[in-house]
Amino acid sequence: MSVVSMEVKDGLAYVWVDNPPVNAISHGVRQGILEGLVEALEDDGVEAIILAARGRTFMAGADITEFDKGPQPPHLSQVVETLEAAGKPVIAALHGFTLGGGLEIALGCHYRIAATGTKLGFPEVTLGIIPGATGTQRLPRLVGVKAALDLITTGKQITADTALSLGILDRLSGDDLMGQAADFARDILAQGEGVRRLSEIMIDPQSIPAGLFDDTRKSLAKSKRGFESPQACVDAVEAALLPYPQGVAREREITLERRASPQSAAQRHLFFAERACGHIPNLPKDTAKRLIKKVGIIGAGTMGGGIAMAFSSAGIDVTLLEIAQDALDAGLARVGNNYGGNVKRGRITQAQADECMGRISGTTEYANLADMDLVIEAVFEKMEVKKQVFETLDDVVKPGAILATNTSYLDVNEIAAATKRPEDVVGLHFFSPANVMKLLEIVRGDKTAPDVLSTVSALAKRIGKVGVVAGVCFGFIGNRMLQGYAREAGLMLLEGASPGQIDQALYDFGMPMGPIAVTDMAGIDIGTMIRQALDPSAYDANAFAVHDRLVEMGRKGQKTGAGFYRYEVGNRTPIPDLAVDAIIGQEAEARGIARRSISDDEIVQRCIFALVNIGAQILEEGIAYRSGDIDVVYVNGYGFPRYRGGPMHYADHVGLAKTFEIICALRDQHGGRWWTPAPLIERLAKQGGSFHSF
Ligand code: 3H9
Repeated sequence: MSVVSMEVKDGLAYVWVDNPPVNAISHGVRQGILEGLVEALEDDGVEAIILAARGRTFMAGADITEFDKGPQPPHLSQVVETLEAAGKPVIAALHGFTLGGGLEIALGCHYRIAATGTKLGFPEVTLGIIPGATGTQRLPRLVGVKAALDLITTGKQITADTALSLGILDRLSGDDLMGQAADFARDILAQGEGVRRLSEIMIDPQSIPAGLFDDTRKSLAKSKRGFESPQACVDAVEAALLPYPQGVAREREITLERRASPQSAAQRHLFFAERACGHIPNLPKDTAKRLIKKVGIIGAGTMGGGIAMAFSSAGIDVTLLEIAQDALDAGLARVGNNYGGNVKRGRITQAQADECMGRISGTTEYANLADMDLVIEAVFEKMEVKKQVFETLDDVVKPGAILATNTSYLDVNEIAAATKRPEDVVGLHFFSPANVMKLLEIVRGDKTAPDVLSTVSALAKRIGKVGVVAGVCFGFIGNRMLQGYAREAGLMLLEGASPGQIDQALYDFGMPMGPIAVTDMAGIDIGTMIRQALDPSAYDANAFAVHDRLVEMGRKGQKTGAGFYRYEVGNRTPIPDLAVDAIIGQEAEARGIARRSISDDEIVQRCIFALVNIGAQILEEGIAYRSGDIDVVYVNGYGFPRYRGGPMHYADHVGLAKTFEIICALRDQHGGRWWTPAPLIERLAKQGGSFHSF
């Protein structure tokens, strides 16, 4: 079946794109549009041409699956130029999403009409590239440099109303997009307006606020630290001040460079990985789903409140349970304040905040959770407490409801066994703040029913999260790997690195915060409590010696004003503390560890390859289905730099042969207890393979 067709009706040619699911502009689409256009132009009976798309959306951009193959003519820019060069008026009729190359095609057309509800934008920057099929040259000519920079460097989507006010759209249509597109075409013909070409506009340099490009570069260097494509977008938009052919040539140069960059490979990898994790192996797409209309949440602390917000913001009714009325009141007040904060920052309107709060009710009685479709427990992280909650839920909640635990490392099978319906039990591990963080680890117990998995996986998408399925083990995917990362940071403290050096090295690698500062923020005592429940053989006591000393001294981190760093009242900026350096020195001496100078490269290598080695074990054990799932967890839950694609993609980028060599060298230096290379790495290294195939 051809992905583009052409029909002529009453003097108008309709070029239809039909390439489900999102009309990505594949080679066939590009070729088809050109052929349809030629046919329409050659037909003397055709006075104007309408370009439209079938299905749920206009065109969502270039076909990203083709990127690795290299550009294949006809190029997208050629299609855009040909549309613009047409001698008969071409009108783009937009609906659904008009993104990236889809918007570039629309800008090549002479006129644009869109159905209400259409979303438009240039998301290329999120893929490490630029709108390189003349988008960076046409948009500033149409809406001005400032507005274009804003759209292109952020990748944000705008509504049809905003697009109309910016001048991107000429008209909005009601329900009958195609009927109104035809009326629009006839108006254009009747008024003899003919063709309009954005490429013919020259931008007046006087219209650009002084210092706009440099200020934008500086601000992006902070807000998008480490990302190359936002800067490249500014360079390309700046080139729109040149005469059109030169601007386009510069855009092409930048496009080819970005497309071949490791950052773009990393960001494209994540685009597909984030979608792949919704496909659960051995779970047919048509697996039944349970209806989720009412959600109960146990525990109205920061986590429970954040989870409540995630559901209520998605239009789902929530009942929040706390045993004590004052704790419940405090929890509800916190949620109210958070919504209030969102209103103040202009993220939502007061009416939306009121609507969301209206969907959340509180209770102190378990009996009021009886008719919930899903109950999520977010209570204290102790097995006995969790089991008690699940026993109660088993007695109270209606049959068929899903019972979920928000545990971050406990055994979900053991929790499930506290009920008479383990098939209804699943782990839903949210990340704090749960109303903001995108990641949801979905922990499948041995007995979790397929329809429970399929329901919560779809639910994750409904509440705006990326749901990644993990198997049961201590810490699942994310926290199990984190143990290696934290261990190496702790060991390097004793071996000679300072907290500040470790944090700076990993910050420079791209992490939002170094591991020591994160520990101070989370509370050092949390880790101490978790280790107390573990067999000592499961962790390296040396790595946490300083942590335990600090906790004994009451230095539990930010919350006590001191931890690895000092903090001034009301300020979270970490201040290095000589007292901590002294403790580190004492602990190293007591353990016979000689202190030496440690390079920043060693810090990054040990912390990151510890993640990779455990990631490979997790993959081989089947705890994670795909290496991409691990990357999605680390980027969305732990702040691993998106432009590096996640730890497993990073290892692929370094090369698995090199990765194996590095881990072997670390084993030779530090022993095989933690540094025995995962068999999967060894195997792939020897076969010349990569994690990408997993
Ligand atoms: C570009 O245009 C470059 C140009 O400037 C030229 C430079 C020279 N290609 O997200 P969903 C697949 S770059 C290929 O779950 P939704 C997706 O993988 C492009 N495939 O649906 C998934 O497959 P599967 C700029 C694509 O309803 C299926 O479609 N454009 C593409 O939640 C459904 O996707 C973008 O970055 C694509 N472009 O969201 C927009 N897009 O079912 C990318 C989607 O096998 N797309 N697929 O997992 C999106 O943001 C969302 O897909 C959209 C729909 C909002 C449209």
